[in-house]
Amino acid sequence: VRGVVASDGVRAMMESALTARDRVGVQDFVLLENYTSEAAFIENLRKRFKENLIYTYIGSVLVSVNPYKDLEIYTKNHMERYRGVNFYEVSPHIYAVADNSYRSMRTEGKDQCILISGESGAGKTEASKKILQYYAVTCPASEQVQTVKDRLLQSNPVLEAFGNAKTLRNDNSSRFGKYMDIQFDFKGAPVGGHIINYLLEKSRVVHQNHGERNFHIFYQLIEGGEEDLLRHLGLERNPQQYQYLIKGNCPKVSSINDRSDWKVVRKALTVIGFSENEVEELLNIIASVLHLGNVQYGGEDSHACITSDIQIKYLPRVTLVLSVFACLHLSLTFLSLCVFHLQLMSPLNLEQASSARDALAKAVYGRTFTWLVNKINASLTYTVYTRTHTVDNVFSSFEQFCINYCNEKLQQLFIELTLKSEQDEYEAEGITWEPVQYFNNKIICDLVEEKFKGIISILDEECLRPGDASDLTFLEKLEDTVGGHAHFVTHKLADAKTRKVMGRDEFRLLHYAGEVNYNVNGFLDKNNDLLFRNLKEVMCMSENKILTQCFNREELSDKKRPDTAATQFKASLAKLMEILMSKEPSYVRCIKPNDSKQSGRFDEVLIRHQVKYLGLMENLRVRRAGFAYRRRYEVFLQRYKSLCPGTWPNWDGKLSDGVSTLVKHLGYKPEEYKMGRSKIFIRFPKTLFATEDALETRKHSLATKLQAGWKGYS
Ligand code: AOV
Repeated sequence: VRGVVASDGVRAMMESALTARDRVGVQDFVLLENYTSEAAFIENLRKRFKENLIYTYIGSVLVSVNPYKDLEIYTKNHMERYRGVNFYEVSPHIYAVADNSYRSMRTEGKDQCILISGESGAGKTEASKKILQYYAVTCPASEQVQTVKDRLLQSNPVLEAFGNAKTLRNDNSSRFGKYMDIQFDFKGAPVGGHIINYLLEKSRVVHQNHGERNFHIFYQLIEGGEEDLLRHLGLERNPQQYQYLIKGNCPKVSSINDRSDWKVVRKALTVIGFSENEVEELLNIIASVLHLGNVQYGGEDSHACITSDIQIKYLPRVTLVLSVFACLHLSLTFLSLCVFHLQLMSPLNLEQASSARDALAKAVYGRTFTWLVNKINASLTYTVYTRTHTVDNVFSSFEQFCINYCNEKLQQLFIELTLKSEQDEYEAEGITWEPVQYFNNKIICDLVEEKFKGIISILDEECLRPGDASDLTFLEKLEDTVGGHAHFVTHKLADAKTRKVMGRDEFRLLHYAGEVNYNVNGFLDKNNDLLFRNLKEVMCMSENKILTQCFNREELSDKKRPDTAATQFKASLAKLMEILMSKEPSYVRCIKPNDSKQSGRFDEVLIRHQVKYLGLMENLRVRRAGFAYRRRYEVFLQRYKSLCPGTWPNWDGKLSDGVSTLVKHLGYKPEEYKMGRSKIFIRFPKTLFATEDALETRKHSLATKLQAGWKGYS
């Protein structure tokens, strides 16, 4: 047996390190010779992808390419392999990031965060789940901690059921931003968690684009709900019956089994600690949203009414939750106004009535989702990951504007922190810092968020202005106020070439990651996010315990206008940035290899675009500006000491003297490296590669000798 192992080993060694590098590329982009070349970057990514090596580092940043197939790299054995090991001793892996973050927390006592970004379908959700699983398996646990672990793991299917949906880009796309916090006790056991959600895409409740679906929970309930339950909720087992489910004409998705997912979600709700009553009330709300969608209007254009068959069939179903039939009926067809202390009822026209109904459905679903997240939080009592969508050229609406603004902020934080950590390390090691040129995207953040002059302020202003304010007047005001800004263009302001690809109702932002056109349609409405007062009043009367928590009277008596959606989002982002600044970040950058969800396909154009907007080249430049490679003296010496008679087999003196002796023997020139306090810094990869090759050659000749010796014995 030993003989076989030895000869296998020999074969592997005979493939010199250089040919292996040719085949699978480098496992850290900082080791690319031509580090400023995007082509070299992508070529390295391609080589590794072909070999199923989906993970590569840029220093401590992990780049991950979605394989779109199950790889055998997430077993318990793999988890064990990454436990307590140094980043560079094993091949790049999400577990290494998770473990490293966990260990820094334990040894340095610093809060950690792991930021996962990438476009829709790039693998963020999967990455976050792998991190959670890693902690669940590898962290110590008592019985009480086991409950927290279970709840943490089970919160995922519930959040996904209510917050994820099938889109064109991802069959299981998260339609909300999520920040999750896990608390560990002094023994390193997870004892609690907290989730913050950002900007659920509420409009999906009432409308879906072709080929897309509403949130999973609706289909799960209809397909998987028990007979009794459906009867009780008055639901038919056919999604096509419901107006809110048929807009995308896509009730079934081949990769999704709604029926079995229902069972998982139903069980998870219990594990998280939802009572039977709470589940019933939650499902009542979900069903009532579907019934509400079927409340269609008839009558004349100017005066909408609810036809009598619908009054009989669907309204009572809605009121199952509300228990205030008449009020709801009225509120869905009339607007009550208070003019000089007089209560007036004004009929809604068809369009107004439909949008009142949709606003109610969105508000009910959105607030219930927030309630759900809070409820999960209450059941959990902190590693951290946050997730976000990135620049997306397809749906460039108000929501996308907010999401891209969020990415702009995260990029700013990323560059700032990367630069800062490089500077800190140089300082700690006593090495002079060499300034790096980089693109500071603060200018774009300011364009969006600056007080008075920023896009959000201008939008808010239009939302508050009585009279003829509309999406188009908003656009005009933008032109007047920020028209001269280098990162802002409209049809009117554009050059002839750009004008061809822009609508008159669009503005374009030049994000750090690329250009995006935003259609202003719906900006005012979505930012206002208004629900007629009388509909709110009706909801306050509801006997459903969840809704009484979602809609309360205080909101009605509050004379102050509620903050607009964009302003609320801006405030929660500022809070998020504050949280992130206080922690030590790790980064996972996810890349989607193709648009057809296929394994093995490497679409270069698509990937180049992502490399650009994830700021990976910029990141590499900052990381490589000074030195490509750095290692602690003891690690460096341990690895290469056999190459120098002076350090082999053991070095007894000061570590730095040992490394000095070693590299002088290897012929390093003074300009190729620097000696810090605890680390050696090597400027170019080629120096390191030469040393690695020398090591391989030595091992090879040693192994050949060994094998010759062994043959001699037999
Ligand atoms: P996302 O979170 O980045 O999109 P997901 O994590 O949902 O993307 O990944 C999309 C799909 O890609 C998953 O459902 C898997 O089928 C597959 N996938 C991703 N990562 C892996 C992996 N490591 N191994 C195998 N398959 C994977 V969005 O939520 O749309 O922004 O909103």
